Amino acid sequence: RHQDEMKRAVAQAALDEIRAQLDRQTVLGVGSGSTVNHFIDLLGDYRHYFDGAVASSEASAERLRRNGITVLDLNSVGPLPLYIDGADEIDDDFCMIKGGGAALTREKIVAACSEHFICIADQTKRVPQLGTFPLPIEVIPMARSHVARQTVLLGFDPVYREGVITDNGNQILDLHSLMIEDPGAMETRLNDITGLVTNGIFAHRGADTLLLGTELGVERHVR
Ligand code: DER
Repeated sequence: RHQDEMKRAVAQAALDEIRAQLDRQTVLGVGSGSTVNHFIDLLGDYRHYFDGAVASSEASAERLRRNGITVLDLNSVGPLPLYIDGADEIDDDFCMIKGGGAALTREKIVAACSEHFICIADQTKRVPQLGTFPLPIEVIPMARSHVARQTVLLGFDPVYREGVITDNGNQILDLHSLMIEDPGAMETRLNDITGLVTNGIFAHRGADTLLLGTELGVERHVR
């Protein structure tokens, strides 16, 4: 419950942060997860002040629609001014591990199309170094064992996330047992593995603003 209050507080802070930038043409990029869900529910009251949203998962798209918000196809809108999303971990350089909710591919796509990435997270996500949270990767099903073997060579312990199929029809491996000392280098290395669609390291395109929920309130950090 306490953590949930912090999630709600940072969702409100994100709305306060963006409200003045909204106009009737604005299209927002909206991520996935329980923190973003609070943001979506608050956003519903402002749906007449912006055009619509591009969602990073079917689940978020559904929730946006339930809040009366128009969901737009990324291919029919240009670059987005803002992307609001959570994280599983975020470090001092605003590099993140994402993918706990298996939405990492579309999250990375919408983040890549967005000018400003606002990360909303509770204090449990703030880490000095990425890697305590197992790193999610999205893999093409036929390549799952090949990719797993390649990640073992890098020092990871890959675990198949049984029973999960992503919005793109792919599977998830969670990579355990390796702290990530150089997120940018590891992101590049993982991008090189054939059959690995997306890795959950967001270093090349990290967050620009972090709204962090703490016991003492919301901290605002700008990169
Ligand atoms: O899967 C994701 O990347 C989500 O953004 C996740 O990292 C945050 O989920 P939470 O807000 O439910 O902790």
